[in-house]
Amino acid sequence: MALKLTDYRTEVHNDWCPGCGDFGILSAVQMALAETKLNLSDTVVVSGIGCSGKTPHYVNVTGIHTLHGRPLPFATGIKISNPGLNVVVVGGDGDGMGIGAGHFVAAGRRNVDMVYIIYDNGVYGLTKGQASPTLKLGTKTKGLIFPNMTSNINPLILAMACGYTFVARGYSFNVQHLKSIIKAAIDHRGTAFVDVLQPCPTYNDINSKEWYNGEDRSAENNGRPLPRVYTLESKGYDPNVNTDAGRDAETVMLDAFKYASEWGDSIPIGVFYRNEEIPTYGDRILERIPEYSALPPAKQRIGNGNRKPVADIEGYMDELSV
Ligand SMILES: Cc1ncc(C[n+]2csc(CCOP(=O)(O)OP(=O)(O)O)c2C)c(N)n1
Ligand code: SF4
Ligand SMILES: [Mg+2]
Repeated sequence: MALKLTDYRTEVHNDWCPGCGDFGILSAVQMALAETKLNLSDTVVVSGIGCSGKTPHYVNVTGIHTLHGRPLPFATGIKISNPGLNVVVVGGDGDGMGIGAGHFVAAGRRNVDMVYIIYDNGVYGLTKGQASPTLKLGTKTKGLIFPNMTSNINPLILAMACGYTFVARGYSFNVQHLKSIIKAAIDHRGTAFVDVLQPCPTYNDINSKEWYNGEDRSAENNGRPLPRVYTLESKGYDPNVNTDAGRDAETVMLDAFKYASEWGDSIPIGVFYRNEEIPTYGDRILERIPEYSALPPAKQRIGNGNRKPVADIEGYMDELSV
């Protein structure tokens, strides 16, 4: 039976604040899963802790709400042990760029075939608005007593430097565009990273929906909003690495860095970098273990039916004894 968009929704009560950008991201994820026709039982959404971390409760697939900063290691284990699953990882900017930053770097180097979406609101929403690693130095949101004392990370540039093979940015109030980015991320072979600009009206009054939409600049535009967010597609930008056609990784990355550095009056969204010339972690395992695709760890027998492990653990222990 063909799945509908409503099949990807749950009845769980949603307690995000009214006007939160998280709603747009949730809709885009559900729409992308539905349009990609991902099977409910073969799809897993893994989250960290934060307002963003509640997402798996609202998507009707297998959901795992893990620890703060740890969704990537959980997801890596899930995908490697059961490569037939579709894995989508979600978490906050604090989760991924703060406490989970080491895992963010390691995931880029591995290139496991999965999607990672960061909800980028510049604050620690769940814990009442402290500055997150993406908030600009000197910014004073209404949730802070003093302006932010720490410089920010640019998640897109960090992702490219770490080896992510698909790097994109979306905006939570352009749901159709975000949906198309998430679909492209699902289709990508390798780790696809999507940073989503997500207004938090409760704690971040600086990077608000009105600010992204340029409503504060209407005086400069005959009374109409002058949006800060624009799409890379509208510039004819090509994010694809194609070494045979003379667009090697370094060439594309230099173009991507230029756009990814833009902020303030104009903020690009879209796919910045896509490289399918790098083997996935699964490809690398397969090279070493030929039976991996037919018999990945999740499909292997661990017991003999008599509650005894198949592996000869006592034999291993004997080998290790000194
Ligand atoms: C190990 C650990 N440290 C700290 C916390 C407290 N904590 C919970 S959520 C959070 C930050 C949430 O911010 P972010 O990841 O940006 O998610 P958001 O709420 O903004 O979506 C913190 C510090 C925790 N739960 N676990
Ligand atoms: S605190 Fe901010 S990020 Fe969290 S639900 Fe409310 S508006 Fe959204
Ligand atoms: Mg946050």
